[in-house]
Amino acid sequence: MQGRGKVFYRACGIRPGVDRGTRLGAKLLMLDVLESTNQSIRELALDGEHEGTVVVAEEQRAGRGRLGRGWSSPRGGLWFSVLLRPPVALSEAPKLPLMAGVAVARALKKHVGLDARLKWPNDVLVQGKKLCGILMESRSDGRLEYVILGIGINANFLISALPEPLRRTAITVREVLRRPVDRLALMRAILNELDAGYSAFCANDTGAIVAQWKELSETLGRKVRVETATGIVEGVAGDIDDRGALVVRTPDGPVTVDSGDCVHLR
Ligand code: BT5
Repeated sequence: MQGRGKVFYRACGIRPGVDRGTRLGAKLLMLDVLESTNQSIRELALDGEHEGTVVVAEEQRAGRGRLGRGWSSPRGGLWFSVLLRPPVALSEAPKLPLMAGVAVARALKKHVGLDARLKWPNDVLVQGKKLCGILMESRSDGRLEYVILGIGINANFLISALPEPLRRTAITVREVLRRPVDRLALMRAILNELDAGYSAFCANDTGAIVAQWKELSETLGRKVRVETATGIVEGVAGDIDDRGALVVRTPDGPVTVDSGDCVHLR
């Protein structure tokens, strides 16, 4: 794994086999500067790294968003990736980013009292602005070989650290709370929530994940425009099906969208 700064391992305050959170984050690699935590953990995954390892960076030079987009990752953020090796088929994977969104929203509520809401498929919003993005990347040959959940939280920097166009659409924890947050403690809280969600996922109890997502949803009931690989779908976001796909009520009837970019319309 290439990066600048010291790599060190940390037990994350979790007692393996005793506490919840034993599976995820028991091994934590923290670096100062990386290109992308998703990229680094992918290299570890290909080398046989165990499930649950987490890579964190203080700053990312080439943070990644979905569909080849970038993710601005200045110092002071919480940028981390979790390696999973779920014993399920690839078709089950789309529920994992939903689960991660639920975990982040719940941890933000419990740990810092923030009212976070979820925008389909993978954004965590506070006051209607993007506080966190989630990027899932995986490799499979039918069965999933690995899944990487990359989580980026605008934590302790001021919005002026982001490029101009993002300042209107993004928000940071520090701006909302008017004080910095303990990032490691927040990450621990997220990993605990993720651990519970992941156990449910592996036990095939995905109904609970979708139900929790719906409860925290900012998207359902809203007028939306979704850009998909095959065109634009516009209508009212009616439901999330049990696979995690968005069901949009259009004038021509319901359309189910598995993946795409969703904009909330006024
Ligand atoms: C995402 O993509 O929202 C996924 C972001 C995942 C970032 C984490 S950080 C740790 C891990 N390592 C990585 O390299 N990535 C993951 P998407 O839905 O495609 O949104 C990307 C878009 O969000 C960009 O095109 C910008 O418009 C906007 N954006 C970029 N940086 C942002 C930021 N810090 N805060 C809010 N919005 C941002």
